[in-house]
Amino acid sequence: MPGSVAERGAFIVFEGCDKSGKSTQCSQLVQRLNDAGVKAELLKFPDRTTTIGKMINSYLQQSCQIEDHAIHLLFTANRWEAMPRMTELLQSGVTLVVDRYSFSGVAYSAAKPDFSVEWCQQPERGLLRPDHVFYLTLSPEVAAQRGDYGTERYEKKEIQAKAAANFDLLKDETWTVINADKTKEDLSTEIFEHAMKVVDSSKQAELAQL
Ligand code: DGP
Ligand code: NA
Ligand code: NA
Repeated sequence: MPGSVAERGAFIVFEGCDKSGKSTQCSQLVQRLNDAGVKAELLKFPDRTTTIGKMINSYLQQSCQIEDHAIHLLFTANRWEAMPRMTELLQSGVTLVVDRYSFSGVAYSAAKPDFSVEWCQQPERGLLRPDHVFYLTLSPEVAAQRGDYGTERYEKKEIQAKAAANFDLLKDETWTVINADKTKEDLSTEIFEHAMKVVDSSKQAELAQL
């Protein structure tokens, strides 16, 4: 059809602290979207499979030290290297459901001493801007019930609390804050219903940048 514009996919991000159930909700959303006939793919940052991602993985598993600014830039580079493929998928009509993105980058790095939110945001500028962010929060009581943190680098109470405070600073009108204390099923239904609206409203919208 001359003059018709292909409908693009929506760019949906999940953010939240460790143990918030993000990864489960991301896979469930992709499943539900596919079942509803919406082409959707799951992506995750950090993507530990690339050359840069392998360095990040070693850092998180504490098998190597990387200077704080340098690791911040590696996490960012790991997102930049995914931009060509993400743009192509979105333009071809595939909805992307992404487990963590730039906001984790800023929230976790700015939790370190002497790191400002502003400094951390700078290298993120120009990355694709999500159409919507689902921010999963957990009450400290429920977080405690979910057991101990793992052994990765940031899996400590103080760092998680600082990251949560930073997420609160970063949220804007494109974010929905979701209390993740609920059951997985209730949560997944609520998120799916909202996501379908995002898919619809993103179809004709221009892709924007951070
Ligand atoms: P995950 O694989 O989702 O458990 O994330 C690994 C950990 O790395 C988690 O504690 C959050 C943190 N993280 C994710 N993205 C970034 C980032 O861009 N920068 C920093 N500093 N930390 C990040
Ligand atoms: Na983790
Ligand atoms: Na996860």
